[in-house]
Amino acid sequence: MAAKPEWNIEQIKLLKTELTRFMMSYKFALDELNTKIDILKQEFHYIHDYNPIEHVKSRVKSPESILKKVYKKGYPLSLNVIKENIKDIAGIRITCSFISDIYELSNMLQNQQDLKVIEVKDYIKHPKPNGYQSLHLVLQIPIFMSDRVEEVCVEVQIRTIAMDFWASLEHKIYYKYNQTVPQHLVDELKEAAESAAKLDKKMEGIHREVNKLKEVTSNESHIKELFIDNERFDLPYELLTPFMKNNS
Ligand code: 0O2
Repeated sequence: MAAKPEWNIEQIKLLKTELTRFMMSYKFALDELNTKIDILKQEFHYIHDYNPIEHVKSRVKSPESILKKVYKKGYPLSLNVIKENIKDIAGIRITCSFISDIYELSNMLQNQQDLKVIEVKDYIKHPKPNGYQSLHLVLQIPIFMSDRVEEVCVEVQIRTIAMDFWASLEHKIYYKYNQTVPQHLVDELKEAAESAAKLDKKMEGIHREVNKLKEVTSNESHIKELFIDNERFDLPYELLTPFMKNNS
């Protein structure tokens, strides 16, 4: 039988604290970024009466998945090496209605002063050979801890509903066949990705046309009377919309 390692209780305590802090920093980074995304979503809703974000999902990679990736990439087992090299421990997936929303949201995030853009991968302009489409950003965010500031990376994947539908089915098929997918399914998936991209373009066109129509109708004066101390003010309806939403 192999000799048991001599474990010092202080070392174990230290390792436990380090590991907890390590994983916590990713959770905090997600909390911060989720708040930023929620603010953008609400601001858009109130100012433009439009919501570019359909759905937001976030997760911290499980320790098991982190270990698998470390093993696959051949990295040594060190928290510093993991932090430096694995940029998707914290991940956020945002689904938008239209491709233009993806780029608008991406610009808004990239322009936030406390966020540093580490990497941008545009699989919409350059889809993967299997048809995968999404915009990937790796953003670094400062996390203010009790005794230090940690710079933490978060991978943000932004895609349309159609791209998300495709990616989740492809992911399921990939795992079902244990990564050796029959060729006819690979071909059909590629075709489906092309159809999804066509649908996205079509929906974007319709959306643009409806927006133009909206502009025309909103220019046809919508005036709301506002009385303050018996004095009448004629205000554009849009000016009152954010407050009306709150009070309705
Ligand atoms: P999970 O479980 O989603 O987290 P790297 O991350 O550096 O090892 P790569 O390929 O350079 O590898 O990163 P990339 O291209 O930014 O892709 C990382 C993530 O994008 C993947 O995470 C998937 O979530 C998603 N993705 C990339 N390509 C595909 C694809 O072909 N199909 C699907 N369904 N998703 C894809 P993980 O770590 O694979 O898994």
